[in-house]
Amino acid sequence: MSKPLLTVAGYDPTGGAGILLDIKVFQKLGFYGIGIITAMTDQNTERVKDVLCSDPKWLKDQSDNLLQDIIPLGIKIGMVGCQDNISIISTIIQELSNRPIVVDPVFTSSTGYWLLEETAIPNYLQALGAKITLLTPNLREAEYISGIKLRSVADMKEAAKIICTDLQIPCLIKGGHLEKQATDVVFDGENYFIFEKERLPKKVHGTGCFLSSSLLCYLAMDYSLKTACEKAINLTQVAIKNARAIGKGQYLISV
Ligand code: PXL
Repeated sequence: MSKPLLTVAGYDPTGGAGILLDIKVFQKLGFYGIGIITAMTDQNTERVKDVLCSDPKWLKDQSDNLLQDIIPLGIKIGMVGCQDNISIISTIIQELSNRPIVVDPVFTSSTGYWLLEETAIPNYLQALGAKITLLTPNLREAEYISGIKLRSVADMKEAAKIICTDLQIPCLIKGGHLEKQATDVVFDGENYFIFEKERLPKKVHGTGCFLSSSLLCYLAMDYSLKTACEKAINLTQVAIKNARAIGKGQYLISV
C-alpha cells in the first residue's frame, strides 16, 4: 500500500464519483491514493445542483506543495471544471511524464450538468500537451471529440482511429449506452481490441470514474494496455452489478 497514485479530479460529496471514488478504487487495488481537487460539486444522488471551481492559484499551490513531497507512480485526470485549470494540470502531467496517465474526458454529468466549462472543451485535450497513455470517453464524449455520430461498433472503431490519429492518444471508447449491445472499443494506434460486455440494465453513477481509476492501477502494475483494459472492464462490470441504493436517486457503484 505504499505506492502512490494521483487523481486530479472533482469532489462529489456522495462519494459515488470523482476524487473520493478514485481513492477508494486505488486503495482496493493496493495503491495509496493522493488527490488534487479541481472543483467541488454540490450534488446528491438525484442531481448536480452547482459547481465551484478551485481557484487556479490555489490549485497550483496545492499541486506544487504536494508534488514536491510525494511523487506518484501514475496519474488519472477526471473532472477539470474550468478553462483556467487546464494549463495548471498540463504542467503537472508534463513534469510527471514517463508514467501512466489516464484521462477521462468528463464533460457533463449524466443529468447533463457541465463539469468542464463549455467553452474550454474544444481545445481541452490539445491543451493538456503531454503524452497520455489512454483516453476513456463515453459515446457522447467520443462523438464530440471525433466529430462523427456513433451508432455501431464500426462507428466506434472509426472514431477511435480519428481520435488517435488527430490527438496521438490511444483511446478506449465506452459503449455501455449503445442501442443493441454493450461493447467497448480500444485502439492503440495499431491494433483494435474489442470487449463485449453483458448489458446491464441498471443506471449507475460513477462507472466512468471507476473504470479510469482501475485502469490506471493496472497500468501502474505494468500490465499491457490490452490486459489492463480487460481487467478494468471486468472489475467495473462486477462493481456495477453490486451497485447499491445509498440515496434516493441513482445507484452508487460498489467498491
Ligand atoms: O461521472 C462523472 C463525474 C466525475 N467527477 C465528478 C462528478 C461526476 C458526475 O457527476 O460529480 C466530481
